[in-house]
Amino acid sequence: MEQPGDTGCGVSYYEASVNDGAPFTVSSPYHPTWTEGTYTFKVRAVDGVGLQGGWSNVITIRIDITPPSGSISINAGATYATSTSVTLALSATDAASGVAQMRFSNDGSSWTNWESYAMARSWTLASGDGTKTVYVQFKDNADLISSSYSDTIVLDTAFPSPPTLLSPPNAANVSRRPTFVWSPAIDATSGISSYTFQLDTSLLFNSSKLIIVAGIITTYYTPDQLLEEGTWYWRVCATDNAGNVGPYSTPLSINVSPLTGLGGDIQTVFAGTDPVGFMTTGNIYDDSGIGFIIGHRAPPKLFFTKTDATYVNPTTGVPTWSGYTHLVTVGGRNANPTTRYDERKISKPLRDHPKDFGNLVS
Ligand SMILES: [Ca+2]
Ligand SMILES: [Ca+2]
Repeated sequence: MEQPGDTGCGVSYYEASVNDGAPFTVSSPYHPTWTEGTYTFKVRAVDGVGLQGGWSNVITIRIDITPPSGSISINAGATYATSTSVTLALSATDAASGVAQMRFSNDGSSWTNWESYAMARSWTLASGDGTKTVYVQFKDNADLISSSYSDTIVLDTAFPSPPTLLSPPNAANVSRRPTFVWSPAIDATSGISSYTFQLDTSLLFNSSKLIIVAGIITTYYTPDQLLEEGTWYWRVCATDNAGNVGPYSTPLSINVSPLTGLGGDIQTVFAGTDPVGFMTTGNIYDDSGIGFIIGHRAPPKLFFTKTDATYVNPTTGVPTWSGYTHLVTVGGRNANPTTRYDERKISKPLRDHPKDFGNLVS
């Protein structure tokens, strides 16, 4: 077997094989023009009479002419961040040589040192509320550097202002289902998302009566339930679109007394025999100004609407009145008369139980 350097017939030429393909004649040095990919290369000598030497060692050559491509996402693509501490999600690919390293910047010009590529990294945004951009570059194992990829997020670290409570005014006498109104809160960076309303009989807002309603997107709220009579306190705070919760407004008080102007008394006109009639004395009025209900409690309960609230003689549609205990009630009709009544203030028993005067009738 003739070898390169053979002094017999001498080396005539060399043959090479790429990727174990058909041998071809090469000269040394050999300058192939290869596209991106992975190649094996080996060479052998051929002497003057055509005898081939053995193949050389095989070398592997990876050609990489393409920088990596990738992407970056701040806080999983969230619109807002409430802290400069964020988490970056990185993704990069490089077909030929693989992604090796990455580096970061808050301004696109001043970069961190190169570090090993990873799919996540904690990061600190530049301080100051507003839109922030984070840039990343990737480098492959051929030292090719990608272009800059970036993502933006709005940094909002400031909580909203407290709303100003508008209505009912402080210490107002209100019906059992008042509507609370406040002015919009202000948030410069991300804007207001919603309000949280609190209502309690304690100024500390920690009693068992505490009502908390979150997620209110209007600047008013009407409780679902009728409030117990007495003094209540209410306050509102705002949450911005980034999730920052602002302080509560200074509380205001209300006095739940649905018939604040109710005066007079109930006078029984006919209590002994059917039909029963009754009337009130004094000037009776409701703070809603809508009207009055005059009725009686017995099975069944009936109501009679009367706007002058002076006298009613319910002779129509009344079942047998005898045999029951009747409590006559004069009350105001609240702002939603089709669904609810504030149905107490003055009550007076007829017939059997005069000692029940003043009890709740509803
Ligand atoms: Ca590459
Ligand atoms: Ca804010």
